[in-house]
Amino acid sequence: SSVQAAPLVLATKSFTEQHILSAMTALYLQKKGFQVDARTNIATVISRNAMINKQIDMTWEYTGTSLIIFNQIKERMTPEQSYETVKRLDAKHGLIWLKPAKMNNTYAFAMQRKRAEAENISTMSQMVAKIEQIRKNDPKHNWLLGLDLEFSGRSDGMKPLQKAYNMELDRPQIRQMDPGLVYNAIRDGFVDAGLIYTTDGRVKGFDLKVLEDDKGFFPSYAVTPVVRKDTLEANPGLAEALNTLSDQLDNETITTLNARVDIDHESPRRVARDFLKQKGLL
Ligand code: PBE
Repeated sequence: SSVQAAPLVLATKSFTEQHILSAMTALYLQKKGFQVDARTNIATVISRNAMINKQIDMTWEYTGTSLIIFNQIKERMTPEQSYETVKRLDAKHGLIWLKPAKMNNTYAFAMQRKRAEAENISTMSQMVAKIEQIRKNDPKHNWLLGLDLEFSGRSDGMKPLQKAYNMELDRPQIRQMDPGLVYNAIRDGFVDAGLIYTTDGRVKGFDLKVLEDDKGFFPSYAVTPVVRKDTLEANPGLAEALNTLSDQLDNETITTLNARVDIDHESPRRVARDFLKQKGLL
């Protein structure tokens, strides 16, 4: 694996967990003798297409994302069935799903804890009822929702969510922003509720109340190394190295790493390096 025509191209998305995975993967694969070209801040759909076009060799993708967006599967299934389904369907495109991490970084809506308790909102349905009540009785108030940049257009996102919860929004109630800014917007009261990723360190760090998805709208999202088949064939040892990394990751571990970046303000690279050293992998 030390003689390579071109570096392996890794694409990751634009939020903390993916920045850490990018650094961790680059450091570990380099240690194993691979060259890595790590490209960050790539949108989900862009990296999928680039993989199919052979411009990218590998990503860390989430099971539910492929299930719903790339494979248009609408039925809900167990995490294991989701994984088996995307593994089977994506193989037809030459994309190999390696070992999934034992984690679920799903979407949820969250509010300031005090505010949620004061208004008696602990589920999505209760938030929707509140929005409806304001819509009918209090036309001057505008319940604001903070969203990341992808959610509005995703098929596991805003439109089907509104349908599932019968959520009507008839005033400009959406505030779209960089995914990492949603947490601050909730904490600081710029929005009434916002879309969060459940393994983000700021959920606990900012004392946010995660609303229960009581209609079971969101699937499970286990992060998994996904690599092109021809890349795997040309690089013996690559699958094993990536599986070694995913074996180390679970919800608690990844949430703690995420918090070191967003709460303790350490760099993703520093956090990734410390983690690998602590596991005896670097
Ligand atoms: N996420 C949350 C996923 C979907 C759920 C942002 C981690 C993603 O596709 O990036």
